[in-house]
Amino acid sequence: MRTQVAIIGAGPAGMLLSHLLAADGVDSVIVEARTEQYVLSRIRAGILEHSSVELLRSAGLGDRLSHKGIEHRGIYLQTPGERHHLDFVDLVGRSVWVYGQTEVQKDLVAARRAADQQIIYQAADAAVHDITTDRPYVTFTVDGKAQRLDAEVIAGCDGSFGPSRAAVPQTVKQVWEKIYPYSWLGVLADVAPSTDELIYAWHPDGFAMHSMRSQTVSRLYLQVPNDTDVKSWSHERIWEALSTRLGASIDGWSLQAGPITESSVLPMRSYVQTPMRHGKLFLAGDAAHIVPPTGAKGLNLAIADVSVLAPALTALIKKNDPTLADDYSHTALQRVWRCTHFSWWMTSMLHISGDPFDAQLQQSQLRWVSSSRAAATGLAENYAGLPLHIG
Ligand code: RFL
Ligand code: PHB
Repeated sequence: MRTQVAIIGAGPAGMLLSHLLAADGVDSVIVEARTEQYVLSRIRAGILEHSSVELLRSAGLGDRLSHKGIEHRGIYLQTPGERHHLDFVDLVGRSVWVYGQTEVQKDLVAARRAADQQIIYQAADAAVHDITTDRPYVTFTVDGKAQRLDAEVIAGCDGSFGPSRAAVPQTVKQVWEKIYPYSWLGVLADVAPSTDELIYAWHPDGFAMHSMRSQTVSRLYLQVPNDTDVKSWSHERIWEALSTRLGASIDGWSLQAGPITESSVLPMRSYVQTPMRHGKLFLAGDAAHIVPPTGAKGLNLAIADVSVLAPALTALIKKNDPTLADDYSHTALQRVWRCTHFSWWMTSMLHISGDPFDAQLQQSQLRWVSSSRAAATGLAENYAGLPLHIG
């Protein structure tokens, strides 16, 4: 098989890249390890920032988003007894949208299917070859049969466990990593959200968050110790902890409980691998970087990466102009590091570390963000307002 861009991974990064390239007349083939159903059903991110929404709309992917998505003006930040609303629209003129990654993935699958995009699901043992030559290629097996896909360039959109990031030699790459001493227990529940906008709550028992997927489905998170076994949290215990951390001391507010349909424990880490390009291999999304979810940046960063990568590959392939491709890693990393810092900052401000000194600093910082327009604007700009290209 031969194509112009071989894309490894059919998550949001790989699918959106293929969509943007097709709009510019560049062909791609996507190689994915899992089934379509598996990729579609993974419950992950929930918030799209302003620039992601604009990009999806300009790429013709905004119809369902406009109908099913819920626009939020801001978020609530909370300490026991005090809930403060940050209005991003008022602060930076930008809103965010509740629209789950599963919905984004559905839109991408529908659009690529309508365009007859070739996506090879259940491809095992994908590997990249000759990435520093003009004839890079990908190998994989389908139903036990060896396959080879030749391309002009390879896009590694295969997340944190895929082969792409590992294909960059140790002598070339640099890795920055931070493992956090806590995890999130995340639940999805068939109950109307008890809040109009997301609540991020600092609490001595640990961080809690109230998010949502629709008017009838809530998404909630609790800070838990690393290596927590999800089975050690009964549904009753989960609701009790959520209720305590989210609202026991907020006058006149209570958390509505309901049937939990999914629960899992997510470890938290920050990871950046540079450069995001090696020869003819370009990394995008989680393949190059991971952020803890507190800043709601993972999916948005994947979208931002491919918005830079698609025009760069188009210019390289159609005009033989390497300028944007040569700048890709540097350009994308400006935003990656900004979001890496913001995600670390939100995480550090809101999670209990066990150190009483940290707890005092956190509460002071939360009071500052809740009372100073300058501080609130900084948070709002990072949460809702970063342009796709910064630097
Ligand atoms: P994805 O979505 O992981 O897609 C990568 C795709 O590559 C495939 N793949 C391979 N294909 C072929 N051969 C191989 N050897 C392969 N190895 C892997 C995978 O099957 C997959 O389909 O990365 P992408 O496209 O870069 O998108 C990034 C986002 O998915 C990610 O940043 C966010 O979902 C992160 N994230 C969250 N972000 C938030 O903002 N809020 C959240 O609540 C949130 N929850 C999460 C998350 C990430 C999680 N992961 C990665 C474990 C919850 C989880 C569990
Ligand atoms: C979610 O809805 O899953 C979500 C929202 C905001 C975050 C993290 C996760 O910061």
